[in-house]
Amino acid sequence: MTTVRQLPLQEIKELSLSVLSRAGYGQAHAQAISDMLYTCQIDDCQSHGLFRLLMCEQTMRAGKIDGHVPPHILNEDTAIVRADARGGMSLLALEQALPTLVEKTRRYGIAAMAINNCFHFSALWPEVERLSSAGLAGLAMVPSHSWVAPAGGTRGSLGTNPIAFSWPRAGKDPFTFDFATSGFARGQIELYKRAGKPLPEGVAIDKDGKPTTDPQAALDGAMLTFGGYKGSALSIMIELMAGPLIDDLTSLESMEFAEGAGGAPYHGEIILAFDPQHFSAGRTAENGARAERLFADIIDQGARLPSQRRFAARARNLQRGYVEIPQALYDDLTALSGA
Ligand code: NDP
Ligand code: PYC
Repeated sequence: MTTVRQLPLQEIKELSLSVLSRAGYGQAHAQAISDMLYTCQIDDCQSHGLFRLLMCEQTMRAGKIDGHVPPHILNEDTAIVRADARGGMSLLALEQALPTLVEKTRRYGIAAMAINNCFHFSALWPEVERLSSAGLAGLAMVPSHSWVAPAGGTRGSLGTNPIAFSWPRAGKDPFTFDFATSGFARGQIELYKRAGKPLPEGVAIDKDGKPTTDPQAALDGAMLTFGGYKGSALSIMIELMAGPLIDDLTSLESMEFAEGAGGAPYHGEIILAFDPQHFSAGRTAENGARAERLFADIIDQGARLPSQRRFAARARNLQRGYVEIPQALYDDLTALSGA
């Protein structure tokens, strides 16, 4: 049984900032990372909330990241915005370039942002929800490290490669999904290991290619894609779109770059944005209502929309003023903060 600690909301960022600055991140990067971790933690996203501070600290210890470098945003007269993170964490580049992506999408109807040369550890839903909160539809993808075997394969070639989408809804939380194309995210396997729990069947194979439910054997072996060959193809698409297309690394190359040092993967990210006003020719509200009819039909059956658990967790945590995290994680983070 995991012992849980109630952490007051205002302590989430305090804890993050002290761990990050002690690890060696400069103020701007530490702030951007802490903002993301707060956003994820208040929605009870345990695998990509405060837990990810361990990865941020390890990334700094691995010695390849620049914790102080300012990103360089390239805003040319096209529908593409390029954000060069220049060997820093992705989030400061994202924060600085996102307003340009929104502005270009409103101008052209469709626009893309490529974040290059970044270390990346975070959930994607906060990124696409920044677009849906501006009335745009957004799609984001990143590779990671080659931990995941392709369908029919026996060793890691692909990343855990998340894909996230968000659709704006008038007066309501957006329709958003965000998931790894592996059966489990790597972070989820690490959480099972910390909790001493076996994995479900079908998530991983060991280093001899045999199915395993042991988290350590899964970490040493290979993870599997969700949905067999379908998840595998989707994952390959993400490698291509967020790798060679945008002039950045695949998960295989990111793994080579790390040279076994551990920490966050180093690669690029692609975010696509769409402005319904440009596609709907004056019928945006009518088309929004048609989307609502679809959502209602789904909910009426007793099914739930993705992100509903998250929105409910946010409302609950904001109302009670604290989040719950494992005591062991709190102890590890407090030690890293030097308190
Ligand atoms: P999950 O399997 O936990 O959830 C995936 C999505 O499915 C969520 O939007 C979730 O909504 C929704 N969902 C879950 N159950 C249902 C249901 N019964 N009906 C409808 N929708 C449902 O995600 P993963 O573990 O695959 O990924 C977790 C996070 O890890 C993601 O945020 C991802 O971006 C991140 N990640 C980041 C990586 C990186 O390289 N940076 C790599 C891999 C993952 P809800 O939240 O409401 O349950
Ligand atoms: O959970 O798979 C994962 C992951 C990889 C990089 C950051 N999170």
